[in-house]
Amino acid sequence: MKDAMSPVPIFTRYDLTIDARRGEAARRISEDPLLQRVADCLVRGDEEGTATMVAEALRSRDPREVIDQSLIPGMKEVGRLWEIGEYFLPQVILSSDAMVAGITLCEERMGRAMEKKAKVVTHTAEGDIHDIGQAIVNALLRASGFDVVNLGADVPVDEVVEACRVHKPVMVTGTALMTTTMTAFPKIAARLKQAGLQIPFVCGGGAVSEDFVTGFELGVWGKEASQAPGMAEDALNGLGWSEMRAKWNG
Ligand code: B12
Repeated sequence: MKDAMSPVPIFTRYDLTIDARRGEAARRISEDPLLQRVADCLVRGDEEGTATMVAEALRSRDPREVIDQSLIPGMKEVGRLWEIGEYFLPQVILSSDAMVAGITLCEERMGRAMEKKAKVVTHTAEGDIHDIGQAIVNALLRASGFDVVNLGADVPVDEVVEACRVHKPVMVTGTALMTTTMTAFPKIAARLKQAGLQIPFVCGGGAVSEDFVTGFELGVWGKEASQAPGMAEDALNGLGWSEMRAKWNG
C-alpha cells in the first residue's frame, strides 16, 4: 500500500525534464571549441552566455565565421529539438533572443560602410513573426555597404509595395517560415509589377521553395542569407530579376 504522505503524480512537470536536458551541450556543431561553446549557450537559451561567448569569439574570429559556424547551426539544432518535441515555445523563444543578441554583436563588429551603395527593402511576410533569417540578411547587407530599409516582421502586402514606391530600392527581400504566410509574396510581386516597379524580389525562409518563388514574375529564390549581398550587388549593377534568377537559381 502506498504511503499516504508520498506525492501523488497528478501533474508532471515536463518543463523540469526539459530544463535538465537544456543543461547538456548542443550536439557537435563545430570542431572549434569556442564556436561550439557559442552554440551550446544558444541552444540552452542562455542569452547572456551567448553574448559573452560571441564577444570572446570575436576577439580572434571573423563575425561571418561566428554567424555561419556557430549561430546559424545552433539555431538549426534548436529547430531540430523543436521538431522532435524536446523543445516547446518557451525554449525556442529563449534561444531566439540569444540568437538576436549574438547577431547584434557580430553586426556591430562588421561595421557599416560610410558610403551607402544603394537601398534594399527587407521584410518578413504578413502574419509571420519569424524574423531571424531577415535579421541575418539585414546584418550582411549592412556590412556590405547597403542601406537597409528594414520593415520588420508581419508586414502587410500594401506596406511593402508602398516602401518600394517611396524608397526606390535596387532589390526587395521577403522572409517567410510558414506555408500560410509565404502566399503574400506572389501578391507583392503582382502589385509591384502593376505599379511599374520591376525590382528583383528575393524570397527566402524555411517554408519557401525554389519552385514556389520561380513560379511568379520578379521572384528570385534565396537559399542562404549569405547570398543577399552578392544578389544586391548584381541588382545594383543592373541585372534584372530574370537574369538574377538564371544566375542564382537552378
Ligand atoms: C525560432 C522559431 C520560432 C520563434 C521565432 C522567433 C523569431 N523572432 O524569429 C517563435 C517561438 C516566436 C516561433 C513562433 C511560432 N512558430 Co516557429 N519556429 C521556429 C524554428 C524553431 C526556427 C526558425 C528559425 O529561426 N530558423 C533559423 C533561421 C536563420 O532560418 P530561416 O529564417 O529559414 O533563414 C535561413 C534561410 O531560409 C535563408 N533566408 C531567410 N530569409 C531570406 C531572405 C533572403 C533575401 C535570402 C537570400 C535568404 C533568406 O537564410 C537563412 C540561413 O542563412 C522553426 C523550426 C525550424 N526547424 O525551422 C519553427 C517553425 C518555423 N515555426 C512554426 C510554427 C507553426 C510557429 C507558430 C505558429 C507556433 C504556435 N503554435 O504558436 C508560431 C508562429 C507565430 C507567427 N505568427 O509567426 C513551424 C512552421 C510550419 C510551417 N511550415 O508552416 C516551424 C517550421 C516548426 C514546425 N515544424 O512546426 N517560432
